[in-house]
Order: sequence, then C-alpha cells, then structure tokens
Amino acid sequence: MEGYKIKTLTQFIIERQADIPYATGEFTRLLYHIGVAAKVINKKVNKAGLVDILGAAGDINVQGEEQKKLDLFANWQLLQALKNSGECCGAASEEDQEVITWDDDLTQDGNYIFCMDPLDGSSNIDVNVSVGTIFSIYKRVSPRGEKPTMEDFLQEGSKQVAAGYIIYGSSTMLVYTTGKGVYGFTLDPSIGEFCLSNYNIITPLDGSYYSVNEGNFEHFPQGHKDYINYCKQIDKSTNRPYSARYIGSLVADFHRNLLKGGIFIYPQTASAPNGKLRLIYECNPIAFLAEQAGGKAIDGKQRILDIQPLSLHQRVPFIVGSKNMVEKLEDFLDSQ
Ligand code: P6P
Repeated sequence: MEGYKIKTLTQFIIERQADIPYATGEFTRLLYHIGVAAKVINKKVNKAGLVDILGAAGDINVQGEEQKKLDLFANWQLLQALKNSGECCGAASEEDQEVITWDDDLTQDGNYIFCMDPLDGSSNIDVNVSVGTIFSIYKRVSPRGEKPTMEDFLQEGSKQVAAGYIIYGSSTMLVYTTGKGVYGFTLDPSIGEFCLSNYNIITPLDGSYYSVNEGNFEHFPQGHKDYINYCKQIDKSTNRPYSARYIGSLVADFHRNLLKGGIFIYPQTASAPNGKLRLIYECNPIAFLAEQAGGKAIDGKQRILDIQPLSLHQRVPFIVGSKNMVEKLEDFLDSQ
C-alpha cells in the first residue's frame, strides 16, 4: 500500500528555519526538544489509567487548584527539555509560582523564554477527556549570559516568536505558529514522529459552534447573555441555532473550533471577576494561533495580543475564534 508522504516536524522546522529572523538553529533546537517532551508526555497520558499517574498529587498549585500527578509529570518533562535544549534561559509555568531558571552558563546564554500550561484541562484526565499542553515563546529582552528578568516574561502577546499546543486526544497533535501560518502535526506512533497533517490551517470566518460554560450564565455581563441568546435563536439564513459544544478543556474546545469554525467564550464571572484563563500561558498563545489562522481574540474590550501583562498568572476574560462570530459578540458588548 502506498505510504503517505511523510514530512516530520523536525524536517519541517529545519525547512522553515528561514521564517525566524536571524535564526541560527537555536530556535529549531528549542522546538525539537518540545517535540521530544510531547512524545514522552503523550506516552504517560495515553496509559494514564494503567499506571499510578492518575489522581491528585496532594499539592495545590499557584492557582489554588489541586495538582494532578500528570500535571507535575508534564511540567517536569517540559522543564527538562527546555534546560537540555540550552536555548531557553527561563520558563513561566502554570504549576510554579515563580519563574524557573537554571544556574548554568549554557541556559543563561539562552536567547528565548518559554511560558506554558504544561497540562491544561487536567481535571478531565481522570475521566479520559482530551487534555493539552499550551506554550508561548519570546525572545528575551534582557542581556544574554545572565538570568532572565520579569520584563522578559511580561512582554505583550504581539511579541511572541512562536506559540502552540499539543492536544492529547483520539490522536496526539502538535499545532504551532511562528507568525507565518499555523501548521498541525499528528503523532504517528508506529514511527514515533510528529508528521505534517494540517498545512497552513485557516479557520472559517463563520462557524456553528459556540463554546461557553452556561452554568455561569447568570453572572455574565449582559452583552454576553444577549449574544448567547442570539446563538439560540432560529434563523436558517445564518445557520442558527448554533450547536453548543463545551468540553471544559481549552485546547480541545479551541482545536475543534479552529478547524470547523466556532467561538470560545470565557467571560468574567462571580468566582472569576477577571475571567478564569491566564493571559501569559493560555490566552496569548491561543490568540496568536487564532489570528495566524484568520480568526480573532479579544478580552471584550481589546485585542488579547495588545494587553500589557502586569503579573505572571494574570487572568483575563477570553473570547476567541471565527472572526465574524467574535465581531458579532463585540457588537452586543458595544451596544451595552
Ligand atoms: P470551567 C481547565 O481547567 C480550564 O483551565 C480550561 O482548559 C477550560 O477551558 C476551563 O478551565 C474550564 O473552566 O469553569 O468551565 O470548568
């Protein structure tokens, strides 16, 4: 049987190295190491029910959320990969209160910083629902040869040089952008390689999925309530009512909407007055990917990528997806 034409992630990164200004292979090496960590995490996620990797780790993370053993495993694997790459001088993680740095000359000479949610949606792990890793890469602004500063990590999302996610679902995919389009790679377990499967992903301008936790409906700002009610009204000319699709795992909800068209909404609620999702390692990378695929990402007032971060674990309201759907919600918000 004719095999499909394989282009591995490593081959693709090297081919597209010219996309990164002044790339000298450093960035290629960094992305390669992320791919290795993703494969190791995938192995554990895929058999989570069989090994003692499920359940609580007994700790609470900086978000006040119960840490899962798999969260900590993923965090450790990614931090090791970043350290071993020698290209990353520091990392901000959802699982760690402070920035992670290393006391060696090689990493302190690293030109990049890394922000991540090592295993997003982890509350779904024990019930076998797709989870994901989300990451964001910036060039450092502090001088090389020293430890990074907080300024390196509080850059606006528009300064990202790359962003991506790994979704551990029915198949495992790595989806990333370096600002020249969005590319998806599916892990072929038979050869242990991420292989190009989605070339230059463009998200539909319209879609029929709206993703929001309607259990919080009463707490939403009125504009959000009006938009959600709009989604439910019957109007065959605009393919409504839409379908409600909400998995409770950002990477899974976003990935479906990216490919099929849709909108994901996490507004401010009573328990999360600034929204629940974190700007630096969830909203910024997803927003970069969405814009690169022709979509849009706002906090309800401004473009996500224009927000000046004030702290590592800052939360923002998050609206992301098909451009026309986001702009329709904006119309409702503006009419308040
Ligand atoms: P809620 C998972 O905990 C997460 O951070 C995202 O992956 C997901 O989109 C959101 O929270 C779900 O939150 O409040 O609807 O359960």
